[in-house]
Amino acid sequence: MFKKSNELLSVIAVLFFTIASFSQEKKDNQQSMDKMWGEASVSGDALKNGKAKLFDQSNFGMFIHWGLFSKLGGQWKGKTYYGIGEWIMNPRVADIPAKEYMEIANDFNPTDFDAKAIAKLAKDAGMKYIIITSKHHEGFAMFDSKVDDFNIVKATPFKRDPMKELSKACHDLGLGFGFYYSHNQDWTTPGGSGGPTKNENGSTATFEDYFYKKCKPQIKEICTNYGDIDFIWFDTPGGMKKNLVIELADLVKELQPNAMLCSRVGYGLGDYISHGDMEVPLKNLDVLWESCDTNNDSWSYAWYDNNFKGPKEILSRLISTVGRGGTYLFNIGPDGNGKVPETGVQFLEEAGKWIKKYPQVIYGAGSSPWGHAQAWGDVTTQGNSLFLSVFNWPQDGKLYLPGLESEIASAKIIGGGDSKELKYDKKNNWTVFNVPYKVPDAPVSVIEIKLKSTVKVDTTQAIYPNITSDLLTEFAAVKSAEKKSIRWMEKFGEWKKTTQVSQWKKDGTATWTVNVLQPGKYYLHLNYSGEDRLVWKTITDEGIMVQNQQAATEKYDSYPMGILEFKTAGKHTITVSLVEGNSETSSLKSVIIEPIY
Ligand code: FHN
Repeated sequence: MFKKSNELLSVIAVLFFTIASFSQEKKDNQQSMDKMWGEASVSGDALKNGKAKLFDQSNFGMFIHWGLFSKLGGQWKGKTYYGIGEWIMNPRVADIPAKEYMEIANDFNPTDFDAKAIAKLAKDAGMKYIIITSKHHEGFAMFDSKVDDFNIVKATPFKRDPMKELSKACHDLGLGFGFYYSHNQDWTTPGGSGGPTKNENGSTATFEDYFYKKCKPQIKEICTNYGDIDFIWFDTPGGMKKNLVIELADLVKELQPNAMLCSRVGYGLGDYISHGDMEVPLKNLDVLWESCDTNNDSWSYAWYDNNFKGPKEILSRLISTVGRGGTYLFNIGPDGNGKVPETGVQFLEEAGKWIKKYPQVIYGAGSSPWGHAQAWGDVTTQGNSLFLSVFNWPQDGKLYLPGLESEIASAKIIGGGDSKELKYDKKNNWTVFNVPYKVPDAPVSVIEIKLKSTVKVDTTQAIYPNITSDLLTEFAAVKSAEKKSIRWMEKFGEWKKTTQVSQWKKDGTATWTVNVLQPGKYYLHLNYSGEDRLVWKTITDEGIMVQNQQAATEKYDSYPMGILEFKTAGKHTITVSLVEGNSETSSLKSVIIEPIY
């Protein structure tokens, strides 16, 4: 009953990148990126006919970005271009002319590529399928294509078809397999979006030229020559005409009726929603959806990028995605020799060992009945069991769970070791578990709560007595100010997102309803961005007020405001308003309530 809704069919809105994704925006840190994303509805009867089973149940897959750009690794003619490596030829990055870029193929010889090792890595990491770039925006086919010579078999000394090898390795290991294909953007093929505008003979190239000579025939190839395909992951549909997108979707459906189409095909023709890049949503989504994320900052290999997510971060992002009701697609970027960077491999393997111990927390697991994360971790479910995955184990022997209204049949730490029944007290609608001081397991400990009946939960945001509570504006009721989600790039193509409140009118407020267990004094911090110095006022329903001035910069940061007191336990409100400062640019991200020791 906590499972992802089977009613996805009619619903939904999705965000997908439009064509010029990156070229439409003016500055890397431009805050209003909404224009880059469009809406689409998912039409598919995927769940009904069963083809969504792998996606829905496994909750964890491997994404691979690999192409000619991997050979460059973020460097062109001795200069390093920081940001997502697969965009290196784009005018916004190194601006490499198509002809020159295509010559890279002459020296592309990734002899370290080992399909079996990659498939094994995915399996050891607990992933259930692999989706790999068969052709990214650069236009280079990483498979044997008879319709276009700019491919790994014809144009390189390597001459092998790594997609054949990988599809076989996946099938041999019982993993699902799918292809990424950039259907709209093709930067080296005349007529492709972002590609040359003239054919070799000087005549004007149309998108239809590219579409019928290359794109559609190549989709036919990848849907015909690699056995059963579980996913076709189109990307950045942009301004493609609807009839062409329909042609592609129909072709996939005809040739690979069990393949799931991601929403980035365009025009609502996907079977599931692909969420924004590198993003774990804050609230549950009751549809079939996926978050794609990468193991460092770039999708493809970049020589300098060793900012790999450690096992704990991988697991917490995976568990939170499942907790929100989604599936986690996690990317690796093999280098120009075909080798997967060692640190990324090691971290994935460690995460996989944990998943092997706690498969019930991930596979077939449903979303958190709270609808959002907990301060100490997150919750996934199976039947009447709740799995509390604790990323930050409490230091004081108490784990506080707010709002659980159903009766508990049993509560135990699972995963081996001491699995004694946990004692707990009920205070208001909080459950307070007595837990060992010693962290039971690393990097994440799990408590299983079996309920006597189906779950009932009060989802109010909580003020935890022993751990910092971060009240995000996503959960605030806002009056006379504007609440909206913004995206920006840290490095080029490295997306960050937050919900924030800005454009404050005189009486503008952001209000949170909170559930307080422990009355008393707490440190209050506000997380915001802005200019110069700002004065904020925070007031509770009990009339306790904190007003203070602190500095502001264009980057979000948290600033201490003072001490906020709750006189009584129970439900309260916390209301924040801007007293002095630029009412347009002052941007509030969250209220942080920290216990005082
Ligand atoms: O432009 C691409 C990008 O290079 C990368 O492939 C990501 C993965 O989701 N998709 C596009 C941007 O959303």
